[in-house]
Amino acid sequence: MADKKSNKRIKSLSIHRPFIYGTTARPFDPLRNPKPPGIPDDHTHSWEVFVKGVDDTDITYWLRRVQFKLHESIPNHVRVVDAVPGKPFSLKETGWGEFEITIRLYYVSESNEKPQTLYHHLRLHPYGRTEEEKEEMKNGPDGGVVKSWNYDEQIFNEPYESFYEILTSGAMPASSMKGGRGGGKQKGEKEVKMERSEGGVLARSAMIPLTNRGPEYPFSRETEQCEIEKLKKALVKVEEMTRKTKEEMEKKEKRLKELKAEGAKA
Ligand code: SLL
Repeated sequence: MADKKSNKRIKSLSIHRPFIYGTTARPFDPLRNPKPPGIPDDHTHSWEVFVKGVDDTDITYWLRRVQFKLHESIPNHVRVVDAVPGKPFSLKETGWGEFEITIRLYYVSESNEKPQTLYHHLRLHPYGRTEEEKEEMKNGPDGGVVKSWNYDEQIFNEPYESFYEILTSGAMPASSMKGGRGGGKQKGEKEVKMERSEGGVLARSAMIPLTNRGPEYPFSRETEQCEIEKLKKALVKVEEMTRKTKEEMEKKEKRLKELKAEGAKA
């Protein structure tokens, strides 16, 4: 039997675990996505909403249940998905309209954390900041698949000691995953080999992959770097625009003064 852990919080410690949530939608199409029998005529898309680990790593050691609240027009619109170790929390549906999904996260009992809520807009139609971005989504390599995915980090502030151990005790061997979450290396158990995902992410870590490995794995240090570069460029542009606007303003103020002086003379 495992040692009984004291249940003190670890003061001034904060630990995070990356995760992804979002939706993927596909229009019905006789070739690429045929409509299964029995689906109502007005349904135009199949879609999936999910919460999962970065690089598909397991997150069920900290998340035990996800409740998805869908639009009231959908039968049985409050759905609960319980953890299956190593698998994403996912729900598949069909429909015709976009709406906001309420995603409630329930943490493992050892965490003593209250559930938290996320909101996510289900997107069925190509979207983007520009027409090109929309076009890319419509006709890009994914051809009509509309992804709306978010990277996020779950922060646990001052976690309980026993939960901290669960969070950090390394990858579980495949055999022990079946029985539930487990809590790392137990007394008398052999050293667990740390396993890495294909992208190099170590299970039960806060790592994200170094490089981007295609549309299914868009969240990596590389993507982050690209975003930073984009932001830097945007900042330079904004600074340049601010400078020009200031110049214009100064010119106009000068002209105003001149006009006032002329007016006073007259
Ligand atoms: C809209 N405000 O008008 C949104 C509502 C509701 C979507 C969208 C029903 C699916 C079913 C469905 O797709 N509802 O009947 O199972 O766009």
